[in-house]
Amino acid sequence: MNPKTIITLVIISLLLMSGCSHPRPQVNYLNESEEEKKARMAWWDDAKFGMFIHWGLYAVPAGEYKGEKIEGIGEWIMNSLRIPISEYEEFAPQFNPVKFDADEWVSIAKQAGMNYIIITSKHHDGFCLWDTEYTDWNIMEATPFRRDILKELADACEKEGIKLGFYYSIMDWHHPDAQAIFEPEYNQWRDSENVNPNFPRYVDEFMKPQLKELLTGYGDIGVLWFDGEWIPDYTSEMGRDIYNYLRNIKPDLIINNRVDKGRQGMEGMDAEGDFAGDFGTPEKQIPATGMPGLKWESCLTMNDTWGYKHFDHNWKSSTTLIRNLIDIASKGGNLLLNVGPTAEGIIPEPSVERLKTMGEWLNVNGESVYGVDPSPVDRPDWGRYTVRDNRIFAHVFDWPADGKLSLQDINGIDRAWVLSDPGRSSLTFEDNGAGVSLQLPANAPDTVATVIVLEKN
Ligand code: H79
Repeated sequence: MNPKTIITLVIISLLLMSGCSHPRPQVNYLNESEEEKKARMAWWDDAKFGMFIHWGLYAVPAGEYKGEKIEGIGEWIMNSLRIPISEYEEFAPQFNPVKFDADEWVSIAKQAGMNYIIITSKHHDGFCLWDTEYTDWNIMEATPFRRDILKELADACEKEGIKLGFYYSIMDWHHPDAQAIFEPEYNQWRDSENVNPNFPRYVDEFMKPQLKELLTGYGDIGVLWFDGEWIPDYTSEMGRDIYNYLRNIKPDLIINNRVDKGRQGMEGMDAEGDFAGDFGTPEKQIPATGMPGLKWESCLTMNDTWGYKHFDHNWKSSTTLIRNLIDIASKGGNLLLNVGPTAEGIIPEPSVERLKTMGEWLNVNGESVYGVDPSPVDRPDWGRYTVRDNRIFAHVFDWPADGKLSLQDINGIDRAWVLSDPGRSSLTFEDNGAGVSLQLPANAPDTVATVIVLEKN
């Protein structure tokens, strides 16, 4: 070949190679059809029950700093006690959770009957639980632990068939481009109207690449769960852009509504309008009724805090928690139930006990919770209903003294039995057109919730 031909060939191959690296055209996922969304969210809809994990440096003070105990939630201690960034940073060298065992956490979730886990990759304090390239304020570089917590959890989840998702705070009390500019040494949330002029740079050069790391280095991520979207720096336009950016990286990703600005306070559902986000996020509360056509997930704490507080002993009973799950399923939502591990890496024992009890109940009665549709009729005063195929499940919380259960507006039932009864002994009932009157055994087989199966042919 003469030199001219070689040069021409080199130029042609260079052109071809550069063609290969052209980015794919971006798809606008904000225009997705209802059917597409339904298919994408099918696993999440059926899953019903997930574990929320709030874990970070705030587990070190555990709600108490310099002799002062905070009243509010543990992960907000930096803000509540006005701890300057430089002082807060001193928690990092003290964070060495040598008892952390990802397999054990996943097994606790699995035995509780949970189908997915959402963990704080970065909470409001900006501290990152993974090996991120974009800040040293992370587990590998700022702590003696030097283990990628998210990677270990991702591997454990994959082994057990549990879906993993990441919580990510948009508000960041540590990143200089996201700080409240009028008081940089504190950098915290005080209903500010003031915006940081560098915030758009934080979104483009920090948030987006970090989110890409989370979506590409940790296996099959099911959900991104945003929070801290209420700061005035963050706009709806940014939110819609982020939503599309993420779905273009991972088309089947599910993203909560806090990616945009539509959320109405702690009630968690969007205001009227065209907002990005796949599901509403009621926080520390359960909607009063179902909301046909809307997807939502209540996130609840077992005591009063999300991040570990050593003196919060205000635990809900396992009965309350099981009934909360049933209530949520009967209204068409999911339950994301929180644990706040200690700075040693231990899920507190009261949480483990309650999860175990929930798992035992679900082991027997799971068919009446997973994959169900919401109640077809108004909530009865004795409990809740869920539906699956040709079965209605009546969850009885308050067992009638005379053994007679009145099921208003339920008709056309052909068989009834107690779900936990392996022999499926038939219960007798009368159908009077306006409802069913069911004769129950004298005593409740399960005082937490006994499930009666009402089957149609
Ligand atoms: O991560 C946990 C908490 O740290 C976090 N969300 C859960 C999942 C949380 N962030 N804030 N709060 C809890 C309470 C703060 C609420 C307020 Fe607001 C922020 C009051 C005013 C601004 C939210 C947005 C309610 C009204 C506007």
